[in-house]
Amino acid sequence: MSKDDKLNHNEKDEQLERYRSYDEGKKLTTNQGLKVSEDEFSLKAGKRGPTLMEDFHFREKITHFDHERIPERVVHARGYAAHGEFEVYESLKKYTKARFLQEPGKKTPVFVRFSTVAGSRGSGELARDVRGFATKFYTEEGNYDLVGNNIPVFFIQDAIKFPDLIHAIKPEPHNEIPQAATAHDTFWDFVANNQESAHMVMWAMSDRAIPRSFRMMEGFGVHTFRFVNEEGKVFFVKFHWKPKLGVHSVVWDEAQKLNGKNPDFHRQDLYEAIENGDYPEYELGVQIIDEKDEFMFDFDILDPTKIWPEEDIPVKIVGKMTLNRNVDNVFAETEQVAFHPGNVVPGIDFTNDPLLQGRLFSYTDTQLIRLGGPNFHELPINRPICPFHNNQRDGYGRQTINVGQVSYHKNALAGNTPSTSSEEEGGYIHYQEKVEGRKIQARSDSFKDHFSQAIMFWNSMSEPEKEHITNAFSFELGMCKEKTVRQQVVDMLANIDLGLAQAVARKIGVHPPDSFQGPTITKSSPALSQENTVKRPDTRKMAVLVGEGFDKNLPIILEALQKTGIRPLIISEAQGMIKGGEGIALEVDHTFLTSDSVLFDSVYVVGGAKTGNSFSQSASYFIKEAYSHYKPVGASFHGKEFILALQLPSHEGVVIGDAPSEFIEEFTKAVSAHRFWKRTTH
Ligand code: HDE
Repeated sequence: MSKDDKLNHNEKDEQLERYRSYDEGKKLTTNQGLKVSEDEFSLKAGKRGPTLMEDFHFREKITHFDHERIPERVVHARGYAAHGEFEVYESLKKYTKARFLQEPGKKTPVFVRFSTVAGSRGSGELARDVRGFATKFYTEEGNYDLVGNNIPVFFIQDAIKFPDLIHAIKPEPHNEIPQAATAHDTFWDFVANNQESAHMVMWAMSDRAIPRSFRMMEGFGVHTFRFVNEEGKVFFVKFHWKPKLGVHSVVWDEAQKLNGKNPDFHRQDLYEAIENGDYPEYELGVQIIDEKDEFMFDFDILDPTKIWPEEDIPVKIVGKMTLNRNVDNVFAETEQVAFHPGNVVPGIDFTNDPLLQGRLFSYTDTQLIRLGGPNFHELPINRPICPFHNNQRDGYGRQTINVGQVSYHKNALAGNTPSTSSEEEGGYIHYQEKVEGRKIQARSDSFKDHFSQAIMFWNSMSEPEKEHITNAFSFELGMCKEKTVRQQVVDMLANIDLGLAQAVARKIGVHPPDSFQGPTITKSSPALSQENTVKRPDTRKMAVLVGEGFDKNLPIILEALQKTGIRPLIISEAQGMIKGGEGIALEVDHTFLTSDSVLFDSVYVVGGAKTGNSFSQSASYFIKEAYSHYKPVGASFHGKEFILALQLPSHEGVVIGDAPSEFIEEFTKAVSAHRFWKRTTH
């Protein structure tokens, strides 16, 4: 591949190009540039004799290999990333002086890493977990990192509790079980004894924690930040990413199976979408509260366990991010990227949210051990696109050659340079907030309501979503060995919804609470329900089950489905070409062995005139599983017989027909609907 094959030629890409190495077609050399004549046999004393230390090429090759691994991230170890760009729709001049947000049409290169939180680097991607959504904007004023999650609140209110939370979530230390899962005693013991997590666990037990795709998740900055405009006026702001494809999830049974069938499901989905030109898009939204309105709400706007309901404080859409290029090398880019919520630009500032304050310390600290020293900002993926100059020197792996005698401030020998900048020159000035108080280790009273918004979340869910949450609690608590842990959590749920607490209690064999313990909250926020999300057919994967002797009209239907943006793949018994009526043939993408219904959003059974028993068996299994996961099922031609033979309990989301235009319209609608929750599955 050459530079001209690259898709986005922006400033960051130009910079990365200086570091790329195109090895194909080149001579093999040592790291010293010496041409190597032999790379299969080490230097020995005689063909059957001992290897000689003198073999510098052998030593270099093995030593480098021995040191290939670096520590994985302590949280968010499993992740996947892509390059892209952010484009402003509407100037935010009124609220912030951040230069990358000033002019409509202005583009800024970005790098985004998605991740799970709990699992280690090789863990399955369909864990029930929060997803990280970290964006690095390479702006002309330096890197701005929006290090968020796909859930808008967090488990704890003070960063000092983060090690406790993570110790409780990670595999238990005495047996290192379970991997990438919260379904164990220590996590739920933590929750029951740290009830500020109530709102967050409602989200974590909801469908949000098992997303269909990184392309179909929202992102949230979580904390309240500050915007500062040119006149020095200050606003509180929360950041949102809204996916153009809407917010969609899989079902829990499917998630568990996916972890076995394809533990790389999410990264592969992102990688392939970008390679196919189906670039994921997310709109940037901001919620803004005037500084003077800080205390107008019935929750503390600095509390990271609270959202700002969108119906009360609208999300203003101000720009769009498009991910349009995969990385060249996962280690060099995705693994070595170092995010930090403290990487800000003039016009964006922090608040006193105690979770955010602690994060400002943690991220540099963690990179020092993970990336091996203080020069990680010099790694190509982390370099800002604007020049950087200061008096920091030396350290492991230093690449910059700072020329000159002076490395201190203030000085006269270099005319007191590098020099500081005034505000007008773009110097970062911390917001001069007036702060008064006694030194104290305590929680503000305004942070003490843990249940009102957990109830609002529950009130906002549709019936199927409520059922999924109830089942998720029942699964997770059902995996806890200690009955006391289960009981404590159920008792806590009685502060949120009595019906929920009782239903879970009954499933996990503990005493159902008999009265509601929480505050009376009737409020709901429709924006929180996935029922109300965008529903579109494009980029949805469809398994087309095709047998020998399939109908000659199939290609017409496939072409029409493809035009809607649906991605049909041909599944049959064997790879190669499959023959249909009147001499037509189709290339098979996957066999029943190499694919599975959980890898698709919908199934379309077409069959063929010459299929036998083994096709019927495989197809029936495929259809039944897709059906039980509430997915759209379509059937035409010989495929209709399969559906009838299965005697499915309901025909919700089952589209049968072979009149092209009618069938395509109905089936596309069904694919857009994504899932049919009203369907009875047994
Ligand atoms: Fe993180 N978090 N975090 N976190 N976090 C890390 O930094 C930490 C929190 C988030 O793709 C670590 O480089 C503390 C909230 C993302 O590289 C570490 C606290 C949110 C990523 C760290 C939090 C996040 C991290 C581990 C409590 C959403 C992955 C490796 C105060 C707003 C970024 C690393 C990537 C990673 C600390 C809470 C998001 C240890 C102390 C809240 C997306 O520094």
